[in-house]
Amino acid sequence: MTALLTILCIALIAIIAIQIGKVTELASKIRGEEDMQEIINRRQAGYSLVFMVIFLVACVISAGYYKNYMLGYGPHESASAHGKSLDGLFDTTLFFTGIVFFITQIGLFYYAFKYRGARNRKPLFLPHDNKLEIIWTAIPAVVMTFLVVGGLDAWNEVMADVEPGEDFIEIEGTGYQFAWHLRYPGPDGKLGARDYKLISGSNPLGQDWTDKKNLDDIHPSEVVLPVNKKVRVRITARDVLHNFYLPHFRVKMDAVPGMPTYFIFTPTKTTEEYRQELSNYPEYQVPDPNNPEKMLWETFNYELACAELCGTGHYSMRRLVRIVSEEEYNAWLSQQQSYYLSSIRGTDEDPNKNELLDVEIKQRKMEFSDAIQKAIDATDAKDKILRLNYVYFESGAAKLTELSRYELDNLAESLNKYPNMTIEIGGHTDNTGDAAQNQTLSSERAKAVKDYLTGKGIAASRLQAVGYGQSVPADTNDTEAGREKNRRTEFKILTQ
Ligand SMILES: [Cu+2]
Repeated sequence: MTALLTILCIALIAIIAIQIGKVTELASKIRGEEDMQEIINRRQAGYSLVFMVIFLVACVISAGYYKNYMLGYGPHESASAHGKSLDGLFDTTLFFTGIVFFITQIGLFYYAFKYRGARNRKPLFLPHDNKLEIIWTAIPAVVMTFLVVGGLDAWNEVMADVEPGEDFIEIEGTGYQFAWHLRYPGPDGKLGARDYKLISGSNPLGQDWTDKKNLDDIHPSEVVLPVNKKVRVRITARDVLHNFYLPHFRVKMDAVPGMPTYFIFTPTKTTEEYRQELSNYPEYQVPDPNNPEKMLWETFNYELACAELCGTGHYSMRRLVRIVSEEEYNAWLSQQQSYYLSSIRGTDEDPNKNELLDVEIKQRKMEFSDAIQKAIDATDAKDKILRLNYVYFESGAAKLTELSRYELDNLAESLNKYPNMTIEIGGHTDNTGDAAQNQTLSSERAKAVKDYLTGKGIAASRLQAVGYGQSVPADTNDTEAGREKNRRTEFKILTQ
């Protein structure tokens, strides 16, 4: 209906214009051509001035009306430290081009008015003027220089690499069709080496597991970063060109296969703070169409997008970005599992199978001291018995494996810490084989543990070694898992 009315209006206006034309033609015949032309010229010149005023006023009003759609205004304020200077560049450019725009528009219409066709007026031919050439070359050159210098300044802020010793977090984003694979450095703060030749189903980034820096690296599913901390994002691609774009932080960089790129930024507003700011704008005070129970500002999230048209699934590369307080970040980080420890450790791909990692040594130490503390505090006799989880013997023999020493060192340390503690070391086997032989083996194994501890300077009088053979199973002997539980070395706290 509206469309029909619009078409009708346009048609009517066209008819009116044609009719006015016809009337003017007739009038000019009556009055004489030249007089009439003079009147028309004056009128047209006046119209153009009116048009100019309306047009320029409309420009100013619409700029004010749509201000909140511009970067850096209203709900589009940047959330990074350098974002303001980048948005400021747009303002500066708009300011200078705005001045030029007004001067040229006014000049254009004014000259059209002033030099309208008139009787007796002779045209001035101005083929060349050096002064004018200089003016309109020099002014844009000076303005451009300022704009470019300002732009370079902002660019350097984003691209200036971190100084050695500076406090920053480095994360990595690898684009592939069609997602981002994220990597965080883990507690050591360093990302490990990668080699594309190592990429496989279980090693999507081609991390080199012999590089210790890789062992604690995390592969999180969302970007979480602490507020007010410098972040360096290392950007790589696995197949085609992608682009790591964080619009709210005004950073964007191509992800190029075979050539790591980076940018640096410092988030200055947490997601929660940004939501609170958005809650002040009416356009965000409406229910979220995807979640009508909440307002649009409540469901706002920063996001990571791929800004390169990298293929049909391009849109699905969107990832949420959460900016949180330092405490929340640390809490989140401590929940994240190292990819190596959760997916590679102990598998055929693990080149470190035969050694214990620092993190494991530390973790087992903590585990052990927690357990022994609990046993000391316990009153129930059965809670005074502890299993030495990481003490193993060579198959069918009483020779401790190389890696058993870590657990035994923890035990020796505890015995030194509690000088009055005496313990009974108990050896246990499963029920496979000959019971008498199992009895002997378990005694020898308990003895081997005792010998190790005395070798560490613990008085033999504090240690009793007892072999229980298969007589005290901890679990069923009918399954392999149960038998494994039964083959064990324990110690009982006798006095403490
Ligand atoms: Cu992409």
